[in-house]
Amino acid sequence: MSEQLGRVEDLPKDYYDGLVSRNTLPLWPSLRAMLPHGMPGRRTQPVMWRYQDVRPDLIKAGELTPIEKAERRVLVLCNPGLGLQNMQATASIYIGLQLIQPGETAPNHRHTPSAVRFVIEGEGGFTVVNGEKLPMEKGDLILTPPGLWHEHGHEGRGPVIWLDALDLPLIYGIDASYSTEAQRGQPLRKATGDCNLRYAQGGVVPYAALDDKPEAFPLLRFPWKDVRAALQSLARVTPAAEPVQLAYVNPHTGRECLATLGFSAILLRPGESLRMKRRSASAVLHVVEGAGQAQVDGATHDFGAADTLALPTHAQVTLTNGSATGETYLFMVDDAPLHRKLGIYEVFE
Ligand code: GTQ
Repeated sequence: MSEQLGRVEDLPKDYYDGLVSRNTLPLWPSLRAMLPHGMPGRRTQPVMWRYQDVRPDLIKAGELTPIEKAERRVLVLCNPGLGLQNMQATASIYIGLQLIQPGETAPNHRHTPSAVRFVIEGEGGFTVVNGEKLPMEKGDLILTPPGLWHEHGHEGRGPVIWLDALDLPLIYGIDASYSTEAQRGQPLRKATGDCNLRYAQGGVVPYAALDDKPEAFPLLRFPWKDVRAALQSLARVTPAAEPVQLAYVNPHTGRECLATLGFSAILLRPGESLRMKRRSASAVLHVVEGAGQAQVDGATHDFGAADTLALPTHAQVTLTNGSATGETYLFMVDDAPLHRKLGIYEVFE
């Protein structure tokens, strides 16, 4: 292994300029940057977006820009390490906060990126996916998988705000991102919350689906009240120092519900400080309830309700509940499913 590789400056200028003019470059001056030793050279910064900072700007966006002029009224959480204009929270994960006001409609469309919504505040919001009306209550996770028609509406009062997570940086990065606008809203083909009636209980699935090929995305809405209760059950049987963490899965496969992005919920017990296993995937943490600290590669970030934090790949993360008496609940988006499919998923001891 050579110690010091040749630099651009070591080459005759006319030779180098000739390479550039023919759309070529020498590898060796960039080899170490492209393939660093031991660990990726991470551009993603561990950035915190505080809800109390973003929310007023989002409400203001509702006054400045009518929904017809926005289609999706979203402020995007951009990681400065990746260039703000690239709209990446991490290299693969897009995060936006979307506002819809009473009576507004975010029109029907579909696209190649996968998307999910995680509801932050407000009542009366809904998303229609694949002809099924899905109520949006605080903490609910709603999937809008690639290619499925989806539109949002609001039948309640006051603002409804949710977090959007998409694999847009990945799909855009491979020149595969595009959308199709519908001429009209979807006719409702299924009962409201149909999937939650068919998959009302973990461990059992509609019998016919064993023989009929189950649809690829049988469960589109994961109600927070169920996930929260399941976390509390898991906490009762989880030894101290082990994470109380649940993965959102497809009930038929038992595996992640989307191809690229993974979703999980974490309960931090009163007074708990949890050292997470370092791993190859990047992630975004969102605070559902409670407050505390996240230590990321040695730097401490205080978090409160509805704050959002980007976690770079390979980061060493310790999560601490700020309360000695109450629980803290976190929602996590990561790109572990993508890493697993690519055969590059690693967990370090
Ligand atoms: O609600 O369909 O944040 O298409 C970005 C793109 C939300 C959406 C985003 C989208 C949507």
